[in-house]
Amino acid sequence: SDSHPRFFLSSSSPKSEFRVKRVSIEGNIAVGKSTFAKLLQTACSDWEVVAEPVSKWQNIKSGSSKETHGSPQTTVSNLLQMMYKDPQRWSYTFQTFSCMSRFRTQLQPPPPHLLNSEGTPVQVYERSIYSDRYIFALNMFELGCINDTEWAVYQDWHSLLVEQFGHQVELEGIIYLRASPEKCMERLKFRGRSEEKEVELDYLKKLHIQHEKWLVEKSTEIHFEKLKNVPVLQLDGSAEFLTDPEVRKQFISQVKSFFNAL
Ligand code: TTP
Repeated sequence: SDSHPRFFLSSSSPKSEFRVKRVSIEGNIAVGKSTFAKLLQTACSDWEVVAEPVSKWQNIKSGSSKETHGSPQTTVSNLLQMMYKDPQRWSYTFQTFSCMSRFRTQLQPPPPHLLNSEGTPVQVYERSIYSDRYIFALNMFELGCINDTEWAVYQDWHSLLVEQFGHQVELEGIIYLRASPEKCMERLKFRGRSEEKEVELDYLKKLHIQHEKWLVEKSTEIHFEKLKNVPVLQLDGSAEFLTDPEVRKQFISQVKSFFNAL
């Protein structure tokens, strides 16, 4: 019955839940992942977008035991800002929290309309627990902002979580929205997220290289067998897919065939 926990379901009697495919959109900061995700959301009712929880990283509430005038104090901290202001101090904490909040979001079961869909139901994620590790955390480690001990601890809990929850967060496909670091810088400035004011082109270049190594050259050392063989659809992120209806149409048809082939 439906009340059975998932781990009792054998793969020989798949529930409709297992029919829903999971695909993540990857790409550099400000390339336009969320804009692209929204576009997909409107293009087909069989596709559901799971947004990235950035706002949670900007608003972390912590209660304090200190009391002022008899009422407990609540502090709100912006971990994204803290990380950019002092990466040595805060990168590990940031990467821990951002990955945890993503696990929580992506472990939510798909909505009923997807489960009952006749077509190719797809859950589209903005980034994944894999880019958290193989793009950002790895980059911070290579920059020396995450030290050897922190990196060992990070990798240890990340692997444990993937092994425990792997079947619920595994990806069937990846869309790589690829653009030059210069293009991303232009969009980052245009968007003007205040925490990102000090982000330099050099940082975007480093992240670009991490994406290339993982998704194009396939030279990143990946610790999960299934992830190594996940198909990647590369799209030209420098194309004006927001404003140009021709580009939009072409992107959607490419995505459609990609999803159908998964
Ligand atoms: P992105 O995940 O790149 O989101 P975005 O809103 O920039 O994407 P787009 O414009 O393409 O829709 O990053 C959000 C911010 O969080 C950005 O400043 C980079 C930072 N970040 C990290 O520092 N480490 C991480 O692991 C992740 C996922 C984000």
